[in-house]
Amino acid sequence: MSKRRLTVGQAIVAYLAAQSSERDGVARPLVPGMFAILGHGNVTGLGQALQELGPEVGLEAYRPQNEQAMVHTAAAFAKHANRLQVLACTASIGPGSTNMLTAAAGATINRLPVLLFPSDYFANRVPDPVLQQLEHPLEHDVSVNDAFRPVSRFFTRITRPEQLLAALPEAMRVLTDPAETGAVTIALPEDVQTEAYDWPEAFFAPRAWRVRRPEPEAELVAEAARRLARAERPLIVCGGGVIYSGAEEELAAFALRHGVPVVESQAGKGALPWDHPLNAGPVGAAGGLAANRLAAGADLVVAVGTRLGDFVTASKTAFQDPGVEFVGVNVTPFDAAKLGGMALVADAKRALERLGAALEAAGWEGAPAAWRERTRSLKREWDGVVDELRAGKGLAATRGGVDPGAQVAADDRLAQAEVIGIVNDAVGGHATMICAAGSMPGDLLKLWRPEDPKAYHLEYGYSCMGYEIPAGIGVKLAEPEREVVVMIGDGSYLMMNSEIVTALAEGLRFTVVLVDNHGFQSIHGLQRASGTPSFLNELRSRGGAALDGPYQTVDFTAHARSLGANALYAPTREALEEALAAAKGDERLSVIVVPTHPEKRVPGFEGWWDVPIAEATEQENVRAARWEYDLGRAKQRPV
Ligand SMILES: Cc1ncc(C[n+]2csc(CCOP(=O)(O)OP(=O)(O)O)c2C)c(N)n1
Ligand SMILES: [Mg+2]
Repeated sequence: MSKRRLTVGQAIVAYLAAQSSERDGVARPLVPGMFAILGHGNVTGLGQALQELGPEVGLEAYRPQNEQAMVHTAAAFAKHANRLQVLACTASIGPGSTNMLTAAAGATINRLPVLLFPSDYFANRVPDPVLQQLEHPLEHDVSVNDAFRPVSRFFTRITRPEQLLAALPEAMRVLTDPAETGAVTIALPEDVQTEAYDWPEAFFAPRAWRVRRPEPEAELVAEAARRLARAERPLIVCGGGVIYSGAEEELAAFALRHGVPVVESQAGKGALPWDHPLNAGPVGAAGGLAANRLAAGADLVVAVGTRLGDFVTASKTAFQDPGVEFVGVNVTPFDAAKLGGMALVADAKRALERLGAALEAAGWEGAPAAWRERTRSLKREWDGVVDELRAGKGLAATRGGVDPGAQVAADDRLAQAEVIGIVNDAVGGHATMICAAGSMPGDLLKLWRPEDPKAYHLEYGYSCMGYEIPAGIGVKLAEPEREVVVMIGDGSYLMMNSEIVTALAEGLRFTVVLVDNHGFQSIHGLQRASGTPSFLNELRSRGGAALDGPYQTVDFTAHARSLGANALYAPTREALEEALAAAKGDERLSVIVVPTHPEKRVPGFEGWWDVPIAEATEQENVRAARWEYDLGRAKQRPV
């Protein structure tokens, strides 16, 4: 057997470059690149290997500013690539590695593949404690990287080179398995990364990993079809799995053919264009009127490719029919079985094809006419509501909060809903819009109008502030030609903005729309709606004992400009329209700063979210909120 002498780091680089993924007869490089922040833990190991071998084998190297951000970038890249491609990330020992933890959890929660190589302490333990080592007095084999175990779908630590021979193929298997995928973590001790080994040449042979499409069991398809055929008010909940599976056309055709309305989650939005006649819009806590009314009355809910998070189920209050039944179509058994439903474990595309064929064979005439008519009229009404909101009408006033600052005078500031409408009109329904946290996800869910499955990119599994700008990089790397607009709140921008520099260095051009409403206004609204007076959420300076002085102003335009971006300030509709046009024409990344009115809020539409309220308090408003909260809880289904 011919052998090749390489270090562990070099073997990883050579191996990754030889892997591809394959689905529906299309092959792609599985790991086209690696993000790296080097330190003593990896500069001479994986870093040396990337430098020496990367260009030769075709593994691109990227140098971001923050390890958490680089993993967000990798997650967004995988999301945009429908989980068919993955980016690797290497970080140095200790803080560099633990910085990746947050985004690793986010990737796993969102069922997105990322490949992580945190560096670890010396396997030989001679120089212990090495710089940045946490010493555990009882367990010398514990390192901070053990914190990756609960957030990873596969974790291993390589303490001898030959362990890679099994670990790397297993890592590829998990990354490309649609049911198991998530963060895959291979911890690499500093010394082991540089150790040489005689690897079998065959280890580096090109290998294609088939992304499977599991077929549903025939008996279960027949049973699901029977249930659909006897349902009077059937409803489909569309999750992200529909998009990852590429099942959009099957879903659109199924809904039309059988007259079954479709409601969408944050991850599933975009699978059907907003104006598909059976798309009743978003469901759940932040959902719209049409979808929430249909959900409340549905007697059979087919949940396709969704993890059924609390926002989708309105914390288990969305489905109110006492006899409602559930069918879970999911590639992951764990998700398919949720809500106590019948689990149809399968790829979304295959399941919809088989279910459609079974209903066709049974001669089902589709949902009853009354249900179709109800869907039509609710959708018409909802589309009208969205038009109004995007025009700045029908917004809720201040939620009873008294503003302690004196500077909240100018009431002509744009509402966030108007900003969303203006940006959507400017970039259209095919650009990819990215967001993650704050009040925008709920507003975007209701108001953004995608016309393309890749036009709506919300990270709403972990809803991690700081995902937004790194994700812009991930989407641009996955599809350089796609127009990208990042919607980010001022709080999230302040938390993580430094990847603007990475995007500029890479010549990646996208538009960041920074909505400045003076702080954490989503939580501020939630706080006051829960009876607590304004406290710690707005960006204010200390005024005596509390942070209730005037707004702490930040010149975001100057900040973005200092990083090298094309920075624009857009306080009015006209200025925003002009800025969006100017951003399109500029070859740099653009940041458009839009001051908005914090209290011109999009109202709720019969959704409910379980946020518990203090049971003991001296505050009258909190007591009242608790009373209302208990009413909401009474509507929750137990499973
Ligand atoms: C990393 C992280 N920390 C905390 C939170 C909790 N949280 C959710 S929204 C929010 C405020 C976001 O502020 P901003 O980006 O300005 O958006 P706004 O609420 O004003 O719309 C916070 C603190 C979170 N989602 N992510
Ligand atoms: Mg804000």
